Amino acid sequence: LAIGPVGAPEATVDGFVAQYLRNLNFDRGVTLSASTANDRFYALAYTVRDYLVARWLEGVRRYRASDRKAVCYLSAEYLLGRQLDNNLLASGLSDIAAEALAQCGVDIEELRAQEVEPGLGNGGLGRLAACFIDSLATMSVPNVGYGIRYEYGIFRQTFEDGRQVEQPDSWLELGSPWEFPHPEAAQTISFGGSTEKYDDGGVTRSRWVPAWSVQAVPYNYMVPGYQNGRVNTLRLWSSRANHAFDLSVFNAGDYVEAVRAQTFAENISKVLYPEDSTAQGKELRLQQQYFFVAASIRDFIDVVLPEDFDLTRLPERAIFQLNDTHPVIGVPELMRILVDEKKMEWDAAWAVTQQCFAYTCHTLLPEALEVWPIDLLGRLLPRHLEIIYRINEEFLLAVRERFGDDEARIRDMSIISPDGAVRMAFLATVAGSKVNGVAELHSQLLREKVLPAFDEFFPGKFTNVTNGVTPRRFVRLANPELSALITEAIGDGWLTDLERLRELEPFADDADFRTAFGEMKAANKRRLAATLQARDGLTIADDHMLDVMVKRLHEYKRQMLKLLHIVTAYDRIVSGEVEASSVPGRTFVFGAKAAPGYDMAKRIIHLINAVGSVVNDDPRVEGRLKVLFPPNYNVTLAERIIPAADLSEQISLAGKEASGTGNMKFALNGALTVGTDDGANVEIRELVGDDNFFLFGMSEPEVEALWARGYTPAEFAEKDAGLGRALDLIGSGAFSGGDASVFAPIVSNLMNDDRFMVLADYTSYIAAQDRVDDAYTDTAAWQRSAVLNVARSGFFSSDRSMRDYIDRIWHTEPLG
Ligand code: 26Y
Repeated sequence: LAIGPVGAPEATVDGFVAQYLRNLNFDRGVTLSASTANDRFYALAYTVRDYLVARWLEGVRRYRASDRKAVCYLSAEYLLGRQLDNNLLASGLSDIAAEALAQCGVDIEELRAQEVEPGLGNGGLGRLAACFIDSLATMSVPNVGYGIRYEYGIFRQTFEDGRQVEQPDSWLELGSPWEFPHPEAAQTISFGGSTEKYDDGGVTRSRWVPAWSVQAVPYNYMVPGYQNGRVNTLRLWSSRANHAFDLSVFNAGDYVEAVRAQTFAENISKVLYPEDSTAQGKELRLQQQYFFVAASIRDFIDVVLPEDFDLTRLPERAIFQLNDTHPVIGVPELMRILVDEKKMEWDAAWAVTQQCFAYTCHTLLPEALEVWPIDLLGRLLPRHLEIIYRINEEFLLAVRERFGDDEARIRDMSIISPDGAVRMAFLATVAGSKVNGVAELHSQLLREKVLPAFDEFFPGKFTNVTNGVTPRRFVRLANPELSALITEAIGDGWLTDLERLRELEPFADDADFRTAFGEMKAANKRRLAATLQARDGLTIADDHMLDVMVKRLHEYKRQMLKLLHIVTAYDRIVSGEVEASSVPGRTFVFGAKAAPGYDMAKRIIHLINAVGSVVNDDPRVEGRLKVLFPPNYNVTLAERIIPAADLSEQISLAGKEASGTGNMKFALNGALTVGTDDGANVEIRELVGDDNFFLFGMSEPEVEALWARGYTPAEFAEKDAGLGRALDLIGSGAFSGGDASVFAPIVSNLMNDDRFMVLADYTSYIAAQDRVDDAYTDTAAWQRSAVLNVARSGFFSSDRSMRDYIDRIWHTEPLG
């Protein structure tokens, strides 16, 4: 009897058709003629799955039989995007599937449109995690991605009268064909209660006596490498009530009320928090964090590793990479397991823990750094709080040994802040073997400005790994025309060795290649136009430059600066300063969600829509300027927008954007960047060259110097007449039917506060945009720059990021 994996179906059109029809019949219980589009989509997804499963199971078996170290990526967010095309591409089945479905008379496009993307992340950090696990699988590096299976992902955005309205994202309404639930393998995750000391054969030990618990049910997802036969695992946890749920804890005596209280357990994985820049200290969020991290660590130790594994050797087998501070509660959890459960000595356990964790920081904004009030932490995880106190005590002792009783330093470095909260970034830094920022500038600022005392105390701990993006999804799948062009020019192999794009450089001077490149952009614009027409009834003029700013709405990213440029361009026309007919046609595309509680961000969304309505409908503009703001920007829409873009807007205040990853996707798709010297823009500009990048604005040191001198934004509005007029237009109600009160708060915030120095960078930004207009009129020169952007951006593959993590942090090896 075969006990290994059953072989995959035959990789032929006939084999695919047979498996497809079997799945329709046996898994969906329908015939082809009676099937719905959802049935047909499911059967297709199941068929692709069937080809991948054998490799997956074989890979798991081989990993278990090896003694390799695995990367356990701990992330509260994975912004995966649709899976169908990615899995077809990875398994090399795209053509076979297309042919097979055609033979069945099934429209594959219709099925593609059925798939709902799992939006289990907010933005950059979640999408980065998805790119990283794609690269690890492609590089055959053993990896388990651990996270949360939120029942509701990032909200669906709609506009009502130009204002953002949030709708729940019920992505699981029709189920998900890609997941493998394992309720039988649920873990018990405990909370609350108290700690006690007890006598353990003459040794006094501590233990946790929790008050309540929930079940963590694993859902497995396949993460296929690109045509290499490797399939890794993404394991997302879903919360369930316990069988033995202690009803009395919640409601003594009232049975019905108590049973109702079981839904409390299901709440933990119910919804993704939509804030991505302000930590609010919400208890449910801490529950989510502990829930998934505790389940993941236990899973790796109890399920992945062999039974009775000697945990002093855990660092040889596992590195837990902390994707920001969200999973940092895993540090005291591992200590608790080692010391309380496995009865290891504290020092030995600490040595293991320090080697097993590494921490990636994704921000420089102080308000995004997580801190947990000790009373909340002590109530939810009392033993963990004790362990954190002890870690802090020993750490501060070491600081005193080194620097003497420098109380100011001690206060500054204490994991417990003076106002009684646990500073999670400090805990991660003390516990982690390495700490990394996500772009050169960010890592430098992290060491110099955010954690300088730690950098001094832990020489060699800080490092940089510049972010990257997967070329499989963001070039090959999103831009098949460009991919074909590249392969035609330099052959294949570049998709897994992206530096080879360098070989494209000579083609920048090849007029035929540039023409083909221009046709590719035009085709992508038409494809985007068709998508936006069908989705939102929007139109794009064929001859317009496409100027794109897509990212979360945040003041530091400065969508307001983009808007001031648009208002200025509009004002120049309506004031008669320029002839409409002489203005190069531009379509401005925005995509942005605002955190539901972030009032200023929502007001800016309203203003973008309001400016769009006025500009788009004003006959004096003669259609030269258009503003489009399709709602609900997500991965699926990004895949359409980015390949069509001519100009990429990366205009954050220098020193605020940790890296950015959209910037990389645009450059790789041949858009030119207008950007500040911030995050990974710095590295993009260095690589593509000054001539192929529109730099503007203050540098980070200049920003610091201006703050030090004293920043008075109103002075800048006085100095630049164009800026003054743009602000007046907005503040006077020109975009709100004469009602000045609607957008006055935005203007007064800019004039009086302007934390992100929008006004200070305005003049320089407008000058850069004038250079853009000029440059765009020379089509050959523009396309030359665009080709050079593609050719010189190979560095930004997430495969390279993974190699850097491996060399600098993980020291793992691929499983051959
Ligand atoms: C604590 C909670 C409020 C929170 C939740 C989500 C805090 C932050 C986040 C997400 C942050 C994020 O997406 N950061 C982005 O990470 C990208 C990947 O490293 C960077 O490219 C980008 O600059 C950074 O803003």
